[in-house]
Amino acid sequence: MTAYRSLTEEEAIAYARNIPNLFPEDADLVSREIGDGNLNLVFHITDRGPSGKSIIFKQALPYARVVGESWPLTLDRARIESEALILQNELCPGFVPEVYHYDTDLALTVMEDLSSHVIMRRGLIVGERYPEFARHIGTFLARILFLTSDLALNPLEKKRRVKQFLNPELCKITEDLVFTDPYFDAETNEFNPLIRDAVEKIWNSGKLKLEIAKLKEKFLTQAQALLHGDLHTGSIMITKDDTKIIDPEFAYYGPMGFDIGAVIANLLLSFASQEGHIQNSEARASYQAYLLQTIEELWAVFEQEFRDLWQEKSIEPSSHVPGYADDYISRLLQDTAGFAGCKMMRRVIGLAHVADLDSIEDLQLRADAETLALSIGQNLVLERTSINSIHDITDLVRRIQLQEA
Ligand code: SR1
Ligand code: MG
Repeated sequence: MTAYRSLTEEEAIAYARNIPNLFPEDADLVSREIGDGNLNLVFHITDRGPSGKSIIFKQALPYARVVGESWPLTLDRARIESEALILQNELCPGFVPEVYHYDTDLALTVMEDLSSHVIMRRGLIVGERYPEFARHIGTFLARILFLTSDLALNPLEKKRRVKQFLNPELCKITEDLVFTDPYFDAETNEFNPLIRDAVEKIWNSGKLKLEIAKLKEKFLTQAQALLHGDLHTGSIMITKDDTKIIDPEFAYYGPMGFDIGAVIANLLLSFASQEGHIQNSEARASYQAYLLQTIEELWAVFEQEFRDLWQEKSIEPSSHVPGYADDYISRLLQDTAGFAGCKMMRRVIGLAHVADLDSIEDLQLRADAETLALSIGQNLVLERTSINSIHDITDLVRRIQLQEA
């Protein structure tokens, strides 16, 4: 028997009071359950007294909140999340919320409150620009991916980490929802009826499905680095000058391009969705250009930081073989393009959409944006092996946009 129970707002307050050195003894605590994600409970706990201090409790439920008790889900994801946050903070300090306390029985992580930040997806929907984001996310990705890979760890330590972050149940969600279900008439799928023809073309494209199968195989088998595993713009909290990456409950050892591709996919979903958000065509073109420039910049920062780490911190003997770094990074870019394509298509066809597209009220306008997203996604997957620079990705996006206009 485990001591697990899901907390109420009152129980969260009582629990918070008992954590040493967190709140003053006479704190006047209020608690609000604010979780709006697919899986967990999230409590915001504040002292209304002079300290004004606030914290977040994140508690895993033994099922997927978005569906209910009929979809049981391991509580171990809370351990994975808290251990990933702690490790990420060691390897790239300041880019994730600080973990104050973890309770295994309750699958509960107590962490830094980021109420002064907004969910990046919400900012992008209203056309905000984040001038530091590309630099921050490029640095974070390069450090975490490089420093958890065989390039930087001895093989025994690396395999210990692979074991620490085995996450089969959450990976199965991704395997199904990203790589399998969107490509046939699965029950889990959900899409705008106005795009049925475009979706059926995808279901009938043997060429595309073959490439998706290869990408899925990589996701299933390539333990390259510790991934965040679900790095969409809803997993990023942001201000104009600060970026925090949250929610690594899908963390596992997988192919690096999956995380970089997730960030790029979500910037491109925003790109496509602007067809429905910004009516003025000049303003829309300017914002879309900003999104593409962000993609170019984040890759440039990533590549530079990754190459610097390769020079300074690589312990893998083969890393000094001439040409290996260039070849590694070139394969990484192609993986990034392919995974970005998969991540775009799943958010249009499959379960769990993105608000960027779903918040477009006019169904035809939404369908136009969704069709653009599907088209960019497919081409990223199909053309990935001929992509040699980040500009090949942004050029592809511009070309597809012109074709779809
Ligand atoms: C049932 S979970 C659905 C989706 O939410 C998460 O954020 C992941 O993206 C997952 O695929
Ligand atoms: Mg999440």
